[in-house]
Amino acid sequence: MSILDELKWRDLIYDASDGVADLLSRERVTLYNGFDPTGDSLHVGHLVPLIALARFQRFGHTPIALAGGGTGMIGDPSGKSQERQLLTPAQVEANVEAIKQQLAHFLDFEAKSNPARVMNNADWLAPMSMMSFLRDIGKHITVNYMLSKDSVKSRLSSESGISFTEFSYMLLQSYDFAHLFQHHGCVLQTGGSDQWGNITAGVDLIRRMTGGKAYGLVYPLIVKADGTKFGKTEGGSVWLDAKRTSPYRFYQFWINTDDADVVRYLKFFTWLTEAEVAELAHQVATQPEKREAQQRLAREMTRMTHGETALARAETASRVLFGGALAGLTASDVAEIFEDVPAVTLPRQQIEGDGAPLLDVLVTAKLATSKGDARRTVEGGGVYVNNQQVADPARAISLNDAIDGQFVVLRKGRKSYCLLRLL
Ligand code: 629
Repeated sequence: MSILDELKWRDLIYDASDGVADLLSRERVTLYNGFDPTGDSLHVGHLVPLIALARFQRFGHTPIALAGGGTGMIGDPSGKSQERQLLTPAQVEANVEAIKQQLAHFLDFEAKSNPARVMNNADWLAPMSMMSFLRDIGKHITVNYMLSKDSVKSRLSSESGISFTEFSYMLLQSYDFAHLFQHHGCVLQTGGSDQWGNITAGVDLIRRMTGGKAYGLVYPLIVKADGTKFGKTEGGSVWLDAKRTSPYRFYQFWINTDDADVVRYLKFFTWLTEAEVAELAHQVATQPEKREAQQRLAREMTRMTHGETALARAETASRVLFGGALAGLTASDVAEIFEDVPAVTLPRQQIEGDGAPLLDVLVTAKLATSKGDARRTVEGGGVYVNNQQVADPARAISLNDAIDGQFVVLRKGRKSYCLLRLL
């Protein structure tokens, strides 16, 4: 099996240059995928091409992850209906440093014959003079050709138009490909399907500049079955940086995948084999309520992105929200798990010593409308302190119940939580 067969069964090939199949069955190649530093973190929308670089590497090819420290100064108009706001050079530089680390995380730099590389196109774009840009690159490409690209065409007919700056972007990306072709033997560029125009421009530039042959391959952009945008939650984008999207939120994002999408995602994002995916597809078809495919997806993605320890904590957090034991959690775990849950703040003194009567606390927490209501709920077995059922209406809430001395988790019924914060 070649990498192309692998990408095919995963439905990862949207388009490719003629001859790519031959090339990849014949040779081990060097390939690259570019990522512009528009933010200080990558997000789940970058994962398909990034993981695909790693897939190529496992098949013996040499991947280059390119951080666009040069192109990020300009802004790619592909797929954008509006001109982008320029970032400052300092922002671009900081973003490059941040995303380089993330890119590196997914690749193998120790591989004997085909170690991965991370590069920054500012290294060759920034020192280039305007004269040589216009003479050595611009001269090979007609404006007519550039105007025929979708990224430009769509903006020509729009009111806001396109600046000369963004119009020139495709030449920079094309030159990157030519540079990597000439200096690093890179013959293949990959990307999402929105990059097809820029990639084929590079293939054409390479032919005109050097007479050499290069290739492109693009992946489908992910569209959800319900038509909404992939990778967004109410909280915004789902980032790879744990400080922006905690491993727990990251895990929740994948767990919440629709049945209609989950099998496709297993193929796109995970390392599961075709047989393993088929088995999970069967589970989705016959026992969707068990959500085994979603659980597997969430596990694989969280482990791959944040590691085994973070995965274990995310899983514990999920179990806790479904009523599992809180033992072993720290106050910061609890704060995060119950972030979206109603909370009330209580002065610590109120529960010192013998503590405060549970029935009163339930009223304060708005889990009961009165002490009578609270008593009936406790007697009916519907009240839980730190997810442990309470039988005794005379029970008190004391510092013994406080997790790390900071929180007490109250629950009524299956799902009504209130977080007591001690001050
Ligand atoms: C210099 C820069 C190159 C080659 C590529 C690039 C970046 C490219 C781009 N890509 C998107 C990005 O960076 O803008 N011009 O946000 C993004 N990419 C991943 C996939 C993509 C694409 O990072 O290719 O299709 C999203 O899935 O939009 O020499």
